[in-house]
Amino acid sequence: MTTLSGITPSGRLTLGNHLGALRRFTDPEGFYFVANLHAMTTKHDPRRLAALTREFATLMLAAGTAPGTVFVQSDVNTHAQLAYLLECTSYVGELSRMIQYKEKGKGRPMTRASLFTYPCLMAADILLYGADRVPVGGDQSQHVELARDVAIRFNREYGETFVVPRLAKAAYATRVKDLADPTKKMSKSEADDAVGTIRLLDPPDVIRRQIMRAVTDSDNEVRHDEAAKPGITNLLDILAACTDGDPVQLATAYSSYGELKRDVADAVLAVLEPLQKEYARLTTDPGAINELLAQGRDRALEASLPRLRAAERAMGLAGSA
Ligand code: AQP
Repeated sequence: MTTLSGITPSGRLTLGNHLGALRRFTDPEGFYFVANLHAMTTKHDPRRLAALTREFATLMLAAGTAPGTVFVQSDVNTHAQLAYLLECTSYVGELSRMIQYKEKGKGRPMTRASLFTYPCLMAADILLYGADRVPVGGDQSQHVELARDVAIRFNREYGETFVVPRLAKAAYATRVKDLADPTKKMSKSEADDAVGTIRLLDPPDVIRRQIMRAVTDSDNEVRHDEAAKPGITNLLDILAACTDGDPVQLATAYSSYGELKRDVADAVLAVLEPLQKEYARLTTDPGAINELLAQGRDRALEASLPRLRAAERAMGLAGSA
C-alpha cells in the first residue's frame, strides 16, 4: 500500500498539524509533500508562500520523516501535468458541486479558476502514485470521491491506467482544538498571533503561556467530557497524545486545572523542544536541506512519471517518451 500525504502551506504549522499529521509521516516508502500549489487557490503573498514552503519541508525533515520521502509539490512537474489531463476528464457540473468551492468561491467575481479545478490537482496527487487507500476526513472526502470517479471514467474511456483509490476512514488521530475556542479545531490559517493556536516554532515561554491561559470552565473538576467541558477535554487529549496515555484515565490524576495545565505545557514542550532543536540544526546548512529535497524530488519524479506517460499515451498525446 502506498502512503501519500500532503500538507498545504496556508499558515505556520500548528501543534494540531504535528500530532495529527507530521509525526505520523514515518513510512520509509511513503511520499510526503508540501502542497504549495494548493496554497495558490486564493489570494496569496509569493514571499510568504516561499518562506512557508521551506519552513514546512524543513520541519518535516526535523520531525524525522525519512529523507528521500519529503518533496515540494511544485518541484515535481508531473502533478501539474496530470492535473491538466484530469481537467480534461472532469465535468464543470461535478466540480461546481464541491463544498469547498461552493463555500469559498462560487458566484464571487474574483474567485481564482484554480479554486474550481483544485480537486483535479488533488486527484493527480493521488493517482500519480497509485495510492489505493486515502485516509482523509472532513471536506476532503468529497475530493477523494471525485478522484475515484475521475479514475474510473479515465480507465473506461482511455483504457486501464489508474488504480482506483478508496476512501479510508482516517485512523484515530487527536483532533486538537483551539485553546481560545475549544469548540473549533486548531487551524494553521488563523492569524499568526491568534492566542488559541500553538505554532511549532513558537518560543517555549510563549507556548507555556498560551497553555496556561487556555479557556476552560469554572467548576474546577477535571473530567473528560467533550460536550460539557470542551476546554479541559482538549487539554486532556493533548496530554494523552503527547505522552501516549489515555485521556479518560489521565483525568483521574488531577484535582485542579492549574496542575493539569502545567503538565500539558511540560508534555507539549517535551515533544516540541527536540523538534525545534533539530529544525535549528538543519537550518544551519541550507545546502544540505536542498540536497535532501532534491533526493525527494527525484524519487517522486521517478515514481510518478510512468503513470503520467501512460495517461498521455492513452489520451493520444504523441511524442511522449
Ligand atoms: N487541529 C488538528 N488536529 C489534528 N490534526 C490536524 N490537522 C490539521 N489540523 C489538525 C491535520 O494536518 C494535516 C494538514 O492538512 P492540510 O494542510 O490539508 O490542512 P487542513 O487539514 O485544512 O489543516 P489546517 O491546519 O486547519 O489548515 P487550514 O487552516 O489551511 O485549513 C491534515 O492531515 C490534517 O488532518
